[in-house]
Amino acid sequence: MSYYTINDLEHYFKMYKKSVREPRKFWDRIADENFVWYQKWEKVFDVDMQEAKFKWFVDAKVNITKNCIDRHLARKGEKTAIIFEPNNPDEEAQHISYNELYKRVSKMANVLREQGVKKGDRVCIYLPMIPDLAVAVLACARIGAIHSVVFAGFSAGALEARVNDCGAKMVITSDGGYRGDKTINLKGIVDEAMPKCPSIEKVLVAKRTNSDVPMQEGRDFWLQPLLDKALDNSVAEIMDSEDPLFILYTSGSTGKPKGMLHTTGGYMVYTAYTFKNVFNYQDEDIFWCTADIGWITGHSYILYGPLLNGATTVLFEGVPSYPDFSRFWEVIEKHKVTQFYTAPTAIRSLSKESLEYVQKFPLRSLKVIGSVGEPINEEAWHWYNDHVGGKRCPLVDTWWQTETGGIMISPIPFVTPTKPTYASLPLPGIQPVLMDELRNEIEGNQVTGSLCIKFPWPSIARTIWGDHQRYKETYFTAFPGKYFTGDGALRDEVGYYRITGRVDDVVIVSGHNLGTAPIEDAINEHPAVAESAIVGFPHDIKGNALYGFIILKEIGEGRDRANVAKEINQLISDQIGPIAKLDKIQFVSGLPKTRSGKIMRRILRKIAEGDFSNFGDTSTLLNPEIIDQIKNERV
Ligand code: 6R9
Repeated sequence: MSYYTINDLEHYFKMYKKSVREPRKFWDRIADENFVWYQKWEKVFDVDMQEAKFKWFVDAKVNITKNCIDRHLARKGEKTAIIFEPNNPDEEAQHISYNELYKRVSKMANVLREQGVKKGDRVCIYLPMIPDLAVAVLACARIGAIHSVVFAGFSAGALEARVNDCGAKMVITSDGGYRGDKTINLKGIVDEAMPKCPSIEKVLVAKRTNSDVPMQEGRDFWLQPLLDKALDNSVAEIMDSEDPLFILYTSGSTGKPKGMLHTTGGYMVYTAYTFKNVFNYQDEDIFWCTADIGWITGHSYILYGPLLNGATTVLFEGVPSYPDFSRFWEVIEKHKVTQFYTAPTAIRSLSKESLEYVQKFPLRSLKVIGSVGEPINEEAWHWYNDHVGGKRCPLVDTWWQTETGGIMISPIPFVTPTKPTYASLPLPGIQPVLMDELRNEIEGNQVTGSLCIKFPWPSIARTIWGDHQRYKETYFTAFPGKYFTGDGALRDEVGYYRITGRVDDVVIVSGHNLGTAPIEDAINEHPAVAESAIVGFPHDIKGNALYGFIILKEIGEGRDRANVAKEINQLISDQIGPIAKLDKIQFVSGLPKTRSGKIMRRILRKIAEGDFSNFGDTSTLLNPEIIDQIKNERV
């Protein structure tokens, strides 16, 4: 019986049980049979949920790029590892074979070494979605440098904060980047940040837009001439299983971003295993994840997961709306994509456009479609399932986090029956529990609670860079002995999980715990509503009351906003109860959103409270200008 590949539901249950009863044996087999190690482990794991200390594959020696690249060369050297699809559809796509990837990563690794980067040094990568980004990430891993990718849409301030937090020695960037019809002056942003980044010694600059950028003598170097001179083979650094692989920043509920640290062996084993099963990956498949490599989804499922399995992965530079709303579907058709993995926010925005954009393309190559990043609402689920998956591709709603490293709860396609809006069952090795306010585990079915994980898994983040105390407090103190996800969930009659949203989005009104998500769902059913966000604000009598920020579509002739507001409250009253009616309704033209599509509620909470003093870190927002607008029109 295979441990690595799950074939049917019975096999899943068997593996799941084994992973809970004998986790050492389970992970030992998977790690032993599917990877190349310089030296095997003394112990499968050594963990302490109280102190938040985790070691996996203790004392093993490994290099993840040996597993991503070198070991495929003998049999799959000429196979395409990466398909680069440029922003502009008229620019030719590039097919980078495993042989070529080996050479490019080796050259980059040699350049980094020559420029003084050593094992354990931090390298900040601030690049658009071009092959150099993938190559730079892998080159760091090859030489044991810790990569910290900063999404290339972040501002100079955000870049500076991230560089300084981890004390990076080098930045790798480009002259510029393309996104839709925009050109982004990345080097200019780096130049703005650098004077306040004392740890940076060198800036390597790749060419993408060929724009004229100033180069600072002694600090800035064009990458290409260095690569041209470098040897195209390289020796991989021998890493301990627990040596850091990367830092990736994620926003916390308080201002300062958290540098989540992932290490080598456990992350490798878990991302490979989950990629294989959650996407039913088969040898000739073409996998496309539309995330940016600047997010964990891109790290684990554009790069590491696919390459560890010797897959072909698509690297897409563009956006779903350029040159028009059929770009995603056109790219699927063009490269005969078999697995497509995107976010609900993209699905929702595309589903608002004419159906013709998607119906023009048969999309017969698709086998599996996936969703990640936030709860997928019923309407979006069906649109995606019907019009993209053609009702024949299983839709995997994958729940996980930057902190978890890999997918935690998800259907396994052709194994787990899907159910709209449900992430369904935990993957083997993952033990979710629901907790009540009194910190008791809630047993049984048809229940909701705070989602925790009660046993460690190989790719759990090891710490927050430089602040283990904050790591412990954020994730391991609310429910002692358990990892607290920050999300709420429901477990249905058969044990399927549905993630209901962040638990910090619960407002207590007159002693009733009201989740904001179901209220928003009710509001969104109003035909004039495009989107809404609810937060609580202090109220003399109720303790808290509800404030709704609502975006309207066209509201139609002869109707006014006051009427719409009344109808909205009626809808809430009918669907949830009068207790959930909104005290204040503000119609807005946009909501503050992070680039991964998450509404930044803490800002709305502050506005609702009338506290404009300090909005904390807003550098991850896509549309920071909306804050002033909402603030000025507060009701
Ligand atoms: C991978 C990623 C993590 C938070 C997580 C949750 C939300 C992610 C979800 C989902 C419902 C899903 N989330 N996937 N909620 N269903 N399938 O997105 O990582 O950026 O760290 O966000 O995203 O709230 O806690 P990250």
